[in-house]
Amino acid sequence: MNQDEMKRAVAMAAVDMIRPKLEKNSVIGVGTGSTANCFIDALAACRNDFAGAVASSEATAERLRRHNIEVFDLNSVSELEFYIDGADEFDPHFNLIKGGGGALTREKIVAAVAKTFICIVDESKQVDVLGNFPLPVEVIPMARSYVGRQLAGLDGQPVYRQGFVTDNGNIILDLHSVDILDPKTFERHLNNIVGVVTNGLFANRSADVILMGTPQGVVTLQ
Ligand code: ABF
Repeated sequence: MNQDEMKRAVAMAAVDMIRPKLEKNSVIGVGTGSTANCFIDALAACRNDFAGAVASSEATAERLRRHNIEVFDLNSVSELEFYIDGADEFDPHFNLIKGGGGALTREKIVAAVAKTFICIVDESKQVDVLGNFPLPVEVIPMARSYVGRQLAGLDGQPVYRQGFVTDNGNIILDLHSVDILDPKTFERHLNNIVGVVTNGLFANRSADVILMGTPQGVVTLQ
C-alpha cells in the first residue's frame, strides 16, 4: 500500500471500529487533515446511523456538509463518544504532535470532550521521541514577537507561519529543533506563556487508540 492507500485503510478501520457503538442520537468529533478527510468520506456510508458530527475546523465542517452529515455546535452537545483525527507524529506513549494543518486549537477542544480519541495515521508518523516535526503553537497576533522570544529561549527555533491565519483569527509559530523528552511537562510549560492560545502537543490528553496504516495492513495500538 502507498501512503494514500494506508490513509484510506485506517479511515475505514476507524469507521468499522465505531459503527457498532453508534446510536441514532450519537454525535462524533471529527478531525482535520488528509487522513481525517478519508475518514469523513468513509463515514458518509453510515450517515443514517448517527445524528451528526462536531467539526474541528471550518474545512472539516464543509466536507461533512458536502456528505449531508449534520454539523453540530459543540456547545449544543453534552458528550462525544468518539473523536477521530490524524496526527503529525506519535510516540510509544500515544503522545502526539498535531497542528500541521493549523487546526490544533479546535482539535484539542473536541478531543478534550470526547470519551475515546481514535488517532488514524500512516506509519510515517511513528517516532521514538517527538519533535522532528516542528511543533505548532497558536498565538494571539499581538503577542507574536514576545512569544517568539520566549520560545527561542527554550533552545528551539520559532518560525512564523507566513500568510496563515487560523479559524480563530490567530497566527502560528512552528517550533523547530526541539527534542521533546517530557511531553506532558513541556505542553504545560508552553501553555503558561502569555499569548499562547494552544500548542500542538497532545500529551496531557493523548490518544486512546492508534490505528496505523502499514504496507501489510492496519495495525491497532491500544
Ligand atoms: C490533523 O491531522 C492535524 O493536527 C495534523 O497536522 C494532521 C495530519 O494531517 P494528515 O492526516 O494530512 O497527515 O489533525
